[in-house]
Amino acid sequence: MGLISFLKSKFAKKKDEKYNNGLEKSRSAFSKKLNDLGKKYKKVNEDYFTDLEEILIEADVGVNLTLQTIDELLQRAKKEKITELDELNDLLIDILFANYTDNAELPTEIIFDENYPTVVLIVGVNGVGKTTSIAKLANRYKNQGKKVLLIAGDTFRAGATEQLALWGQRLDMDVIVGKENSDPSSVVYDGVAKAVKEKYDLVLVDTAGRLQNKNNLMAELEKIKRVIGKLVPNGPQDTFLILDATTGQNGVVQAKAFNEVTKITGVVITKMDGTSKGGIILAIKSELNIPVRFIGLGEKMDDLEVFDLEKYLYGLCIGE
Ligand SMILES: Nc1nc2c(ncn2[C@@H]2O[C@H](COP(=O)(O)OP(=O)(O)O)[C@@H](O)[C@H]2O)c(=O)[nH]1
Ligand SMILES: [Mg+2]
Repeated sequence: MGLISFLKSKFAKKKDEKYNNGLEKSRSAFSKKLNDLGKKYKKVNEDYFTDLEEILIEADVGVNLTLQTIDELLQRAKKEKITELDELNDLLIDILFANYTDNAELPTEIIFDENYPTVVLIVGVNGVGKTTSIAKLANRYKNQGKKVLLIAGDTFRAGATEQLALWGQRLDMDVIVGKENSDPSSVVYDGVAKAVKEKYDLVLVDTAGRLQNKNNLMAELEKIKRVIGKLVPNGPQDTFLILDATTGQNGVVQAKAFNEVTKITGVVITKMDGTSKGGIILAIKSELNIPVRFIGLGEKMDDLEVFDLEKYLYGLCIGE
């Protein structure tokens, strides 16, 4: 059984509204175009593959992964003597799925340290949704009974601290802030020291997203990490890069740049609800081999979901 049929039967009774609603724009672009192809071509031929290539690139799957996927699809279609379009689409999704997982168990949820607070550094350029994602993650883990502390490490932008403080109020959660333009690593030190002393489970650290000067950013992030490492062995346990799905392939460029500056352990893709470029998730994994841990599907506190490849592909291709 191909993956599409499998997903259809798996989600027939239990549809995931969040994924399906959040991926509506991506789906209407991607699966509608696939359907149109089905009407245009009765049987599989070479032109079909050219059109398909275009659809994948428009969905922001990325050029490399698109070419690799089409190549594999052509070979397997030939070998398995597939001429029906339905079967071919099924095979396409199988290939995308297999390439993403690559037979590995990929992490999603934050894994908690037993003896120390788990510190997660949040990085990414301005406006991608760092602060909002912190609030969403805080809300998620607070609801799971964790004691959560927020640290406003973005001391450069006026308003950044206030924004996090406001989320802290809404979430009824402690927020550590420093003075404007103070050294972010000193704010981080104070916050993490408090977290260790008062036995917090999770510390989420907001940072300024200045990619203009890579050397400065690298030095700053290294300093923040060093400070955390002094108080928490293995800390920060995670560094999440936040990427805005609406920027498409630019997200891949940002991910590469940040990955050169600091070790990224996971990606959070925001604003999936506002884009038809849902293929970005596949591109990030294929280009950088960094797993997508969470996706943002709206502006509200509970609009964050653990990334689930099956739900994602179902939302992208079927949805109803
Ligand atoms: N639709 C939508 N908007 C989002 C999402 N995540 C963040 N935003 C919006 O993006 C804007 C920038 O977010 P912010 O957290 O301030 O970005 P930061 O500069 O990286 O901290 C805000 O208006 C957020 O409400 C999402 O998943 N979906
Ligand atoms: Mg911010």
